[in-house]
Amino acid sequence: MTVSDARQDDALPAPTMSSDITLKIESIDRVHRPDPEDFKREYVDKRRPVVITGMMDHWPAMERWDLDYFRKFFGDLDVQANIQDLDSKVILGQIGKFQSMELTELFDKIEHDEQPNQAKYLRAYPVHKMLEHYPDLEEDYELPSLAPNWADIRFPAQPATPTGNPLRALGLWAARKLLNRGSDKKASTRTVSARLAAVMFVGSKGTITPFHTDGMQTSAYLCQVLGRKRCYFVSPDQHDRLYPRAFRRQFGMSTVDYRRPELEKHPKFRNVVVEETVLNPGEILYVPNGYWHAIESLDFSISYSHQVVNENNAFDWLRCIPERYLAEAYFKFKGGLHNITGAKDWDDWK
Ligand SMILES: O=C(O)CCC(=O)C(=O)O
Ligand SMILES: [Fe+2]
Repeated sequence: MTVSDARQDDALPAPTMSSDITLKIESIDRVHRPDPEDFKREYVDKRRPVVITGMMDHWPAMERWDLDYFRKFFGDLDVQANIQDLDSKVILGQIGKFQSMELTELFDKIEHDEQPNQAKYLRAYPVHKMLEHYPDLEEDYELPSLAPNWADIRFPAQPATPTGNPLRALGLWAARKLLNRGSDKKASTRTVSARLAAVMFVGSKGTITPFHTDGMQTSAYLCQVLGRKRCYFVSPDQHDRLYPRAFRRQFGMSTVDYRRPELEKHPKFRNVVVEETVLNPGEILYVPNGYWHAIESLDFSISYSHQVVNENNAFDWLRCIPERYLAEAYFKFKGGLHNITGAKDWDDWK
């Protein structure tokens, strides 16, 4: 596995991260078509993010996906468009407002209504909803066969490493039962696997997804089809420096605005060490479970993100289930969490 050198691209805009903290530019490894065993040993087991190159070149999505293609097949989907006010606080759930509209209306706004300090985002829209509309979308992408994914029907959910811990063994068994039937039958959209599996991101230049960890302790492959994205990372051991909201394990949301932090209110943020990279079209970002990340688009962008559960995080995934119901009740009560994704509401997203 060759790990390539830092980038030499002067054309990139300057990072937007606050200058009060330590920022390690281009500190994320890039690996070209890694061998699955090396990938597992170096990144999955060590829980390190990495950019994978050369594994999307043959995807039909690379040729097909653009606003017109999505408009043609998904134009009448009801979505929650995130109209982001880039001058407001950069905190998940607080950045801009959500407006209910048909996808085609959002695309018209993206194309014809450019405004300074505003970005428009269809964020984390569930791909199973798109597949109900147009099942052939599935032909456009293919997941990297790198780490086994129990949320993906193609991989039989077998733990490779025996565990001496009976509780863990029971947890892994239960997670396997819930997630994957280990067959190559097409997953029905009603199965846990299909619902967990994938989300789509389509947005104008400048969109931001502020610091968070992915829900239910899943890992992710963020597959970049169009445009570039700047990605910031904070390792899980530094979580207190990001001042997470309640239910951090289930879905971590930082309450610090990383562009303009209030250091009197969040003094520990000063000590945070942030790693940075830029994801280009045709590249896949692997985000380990529990790893904090914030993502900004540098261009008009389309990305497809696939969630991963396997023996490394299945036990954590299972332990999040009770907390998920608590968090759901809490955020519904506060009237909020639907304001995170492009789906109509929490129930539509699940
Ligand atoms: O691209 C984005 O805006 C966010 C992506 C992300 O957080 C993910 O794939 O987990
Ligand atoms: Fe994420």
